[in-house]
Order: sequence, then C-alpha cells, then structure tokens
Amino acid sequence: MAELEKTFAIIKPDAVRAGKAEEIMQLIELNGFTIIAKQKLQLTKMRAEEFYGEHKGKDFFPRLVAYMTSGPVWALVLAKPDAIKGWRALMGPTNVLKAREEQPKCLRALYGTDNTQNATHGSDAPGSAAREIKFFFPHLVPEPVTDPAVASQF
Ligand code: RTP
Ligand code: MG
Repeated sequence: MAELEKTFAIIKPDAVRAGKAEEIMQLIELNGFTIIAKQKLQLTKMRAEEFYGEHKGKDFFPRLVAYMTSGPVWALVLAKPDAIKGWRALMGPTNVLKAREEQPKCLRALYGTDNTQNATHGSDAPGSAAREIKFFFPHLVPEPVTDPAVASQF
C-alpha cells in the first residue's frame, strides 16, 4: 500500500460563516482523506501574520490577514497517499473566479467568494506541511529519535 502523507488544511472564515464546514469535511472524507486532527479556532492578527509570513509585504497581505481573522476557522490535518498534491487539486485554483471557469466542481469554485476569500487553505510542499501542522498541532509532529539504543532498532 502506498505510504500515507500528511497535509495541513484550513476551512476559512467565509466557508465557516456560510455554514459549510461540515459539508466540506464530508467531501474531504468522500475523496479518500482521513481527518486525523481537527480544531475550530479564531486566529489573532499576530498568528495570522505569522502563518502567512511568506506573503508579508505583498499588496493583498492586509486583506488576507483581515479575512483570516474575520471569524472562526477549522484547522485540519489530513492523511492520504500523496495528500499534499491531492488536497491542492481538490481545492482548485487560488482565484475563485478562475476556479469556477476551469474546475467548477473544486472546493474553491463551490464554496469560495472572491479572489481573496477562497474557502480553504492547503500546504504547498512537504516542508510547509510539517511547519503548518506543528504551528497548530505541535503534539502531532514526532521528535527525531536521538537515543542511539532506540534509533538502532530501526
Ligand atoms: P493558501 O496558501 O491559502 O492555500 O492559498 P494558495 O497557496 O492557493 O495561494 P497563496 O498565493 O499562498 O495566497 C494565500 C492566500 O492569500 C489570499 N490571496 N488574495 N490578489 C488577492 O486578493 C489574493 N491573492 C492571494 C488568498 O486567500 C490565498 O489563498
Ligand atoms: Mg499558499
């Protein structure tokens, strides 16, 4: 069996506000992902700015932070073989208008609002997935094995 991979997802405030979080989680599971952790939370400005730090300085950054702090979100850890790419494909293009034209059944086409308010987030690479899982669920990231007696068993 192919190896499971973990990725990190957010159901963003517009989709939660519209009452679509449960429906999106059902679609996630119907598409073969296991939701191995989930938490509903409200991001502070500081946490949102840190989470999206790679976009600091871009013109849309203040709009993105205002959006992400505008209401509760669901933070999720998803598992499936090739989960990172698979989840990005299920979400579809970043821009909801483009998503509706090109991939009308993707989650952003179905549940997003506009350019910025696009219903879901997904990690874009293994490094960002590990960082983002740790950011919300620090207990889920295994520490490297440093005890040689333990490490040598594997
Ligand atoms: P995400 O990180 O949330 O999964 O989205 P992404 O990789 O598809 O897109 P990214 O370039 O990382 O952008 C992060 C989020 O910023 C908002 N955004 N607004 N022109 C705009 O108004 C604009 N561009 C980006 C979106 O919420 C996007 O998901
Ligand atoms: Mg991104």
